[in-house]
Amino acid sequence: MKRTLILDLQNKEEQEQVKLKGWIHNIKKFKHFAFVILRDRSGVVQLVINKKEILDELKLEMTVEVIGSLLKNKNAPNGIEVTVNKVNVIGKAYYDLLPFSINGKDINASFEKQLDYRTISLRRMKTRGVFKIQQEIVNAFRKFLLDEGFNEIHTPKIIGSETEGGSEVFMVDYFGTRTFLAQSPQFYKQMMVGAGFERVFEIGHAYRAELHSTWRHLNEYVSLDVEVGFIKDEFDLMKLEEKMIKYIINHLSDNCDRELKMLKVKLPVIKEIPKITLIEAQEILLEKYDKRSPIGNIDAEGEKLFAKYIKEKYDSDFVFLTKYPSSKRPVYTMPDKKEGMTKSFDLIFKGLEITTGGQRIHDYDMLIKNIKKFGGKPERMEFYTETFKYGMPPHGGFAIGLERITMMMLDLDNIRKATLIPRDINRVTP
Ligand code: AMO
Repeated sequence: MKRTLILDLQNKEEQEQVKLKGWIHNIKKFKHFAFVILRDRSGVVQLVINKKEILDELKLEMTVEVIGSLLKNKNAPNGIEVTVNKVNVIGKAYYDLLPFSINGKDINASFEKQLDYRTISLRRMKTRGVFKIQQEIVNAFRKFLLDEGFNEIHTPKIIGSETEGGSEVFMVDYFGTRTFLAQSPQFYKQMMVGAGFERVFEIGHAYRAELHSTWRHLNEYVSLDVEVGFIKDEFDLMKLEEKMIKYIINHLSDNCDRELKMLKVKLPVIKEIPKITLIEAQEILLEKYDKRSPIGNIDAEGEKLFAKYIKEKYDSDFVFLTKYPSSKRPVYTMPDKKEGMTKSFDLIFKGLEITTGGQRIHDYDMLIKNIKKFGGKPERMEFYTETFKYGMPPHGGFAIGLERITMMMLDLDNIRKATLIPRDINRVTP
C-alpha cells in the first residue's frame, strides 16, 4: 500500500484503508483506548488505538508507520480520524526527557536552548512555517527576475579582496595565501553584467565578521542580489525593487495562506513606496522627535522613529532613503551631481534596513581614481577593475537580506528566528 500524506486524507473515502508515516506528536490515554496524534510534514491527524500491546510500545516523537481505516468524525481535529490496525516503529526514540515541549501551546524553553536543539524546535509546525514563507520569498524573487529577463548566477565565496570595506571580513588560509569569505557577491555580479549577461541575480551566502550579537545581525546570511546593466540612474533600480516587493507579497498571499494564519500575520499592502533623501530624513527626525543622527547615516533607533513617521504620514511600511554621502558608501558607488553625495539608497521595512543599493561607477578611469581617493590599492583589485577597461554599461543593483525581509514580514523580534541554522558570534553549532 502507498503512503498517504495527512493533508491528503481529506480526499479519501470513509472506511478506506490508509498507510501513514510520521512522528508520534501526542498520546492521550483513556481506560480502554488512546487518542494518538500523528504528525507528518503536511499536518496532524488523530489515530484511535485500542490495542494495549501497541500502546505500550509508543513514545512521543518516535517515527512510525501506521495502517488503519479512515473515519469521518466531526469531533476529531480536522473532522478525520484513523482507527489503527497495525503500527510499526521505524525510528526508535532514545531520550529520557524531551528538551522542551513539541506539542504544547508554549515551548517553555529559552530561545538559546531552542537553537541548541534546532532540529527538535523545528519539529513544531509553527517554527517550520517561517521557513515555508522564506522559501516562497526566494521562489517569488527568482520567478520575478527570470520573468524580467535576468540570469541566475553562482559566484565564488572565497575571494581575493574584500568588497564592502570595513573590518567585518573573515580571513581564510587558502593554501598559504590570505583570502576572504565574500561579504557579498558585489564585484562578481557587476563583472557578469559587463561579461554580457546584462541582468543577473544571485541567491547565496554572505559573510560578515560582526563582532557584536544583535537582534538584526548574523555572521552568515543569505543575500538576494540583483545587478542590472544599461540603467539611467538609481531610480530605475528603486522602481524595479518596488515592483518586486509587490510581487513577493502577492505571491505570499497566494501560496502561504496556512502559514500566515498559523503565524497570525497580516501582509503589508503597498501602494507607492515614498522616497526621501537621507538629509531630509535626518531633519525630520530632529524636528519631530528631537533625535540626532550620526553623520551620513541613521541609527537603528532613528530608523524605527522614521518608520513610524512614514506610517503615519504615507500609511506605508516601506520607505526608500536616498542619496547617502560618499564617505558612507563603498568605493564602487556612483557619485551624485550634488557634491559629496552618491546615487545610492536603502530600503527600510517597518523600521529596519532590508536593502542597500545604488548605481555603480562604470568608467574605468573614474573607478581607479575613486579607489585611490578612499585609500584603496587598485593593483589588489585588478581581477575586478580589468572588466571595466573593455566597455562597461552604466549599471547598478541592490541586495536584500533574506533573513531580514523574512523577519520583518512575519513581525519576528530576532533575526535568528528567521534563520534555519544561525551563525553568530557565540554560535557555530549545531
Ligand atoms: P549591505 O552591506 O548594506 O550592502 O548589505 C545588503 C543587505 O544585506 C543584509 N545584511 C545583513 N543581514 C544580516 N546580518 C548581517 N550582518 C547583514 N549585513 C547585511 C541587509 C542589508 O540591507 N553590496 C551591497 C549591496 C548592493 O549595493 O548591491 C551590500 O552588501 O538586509
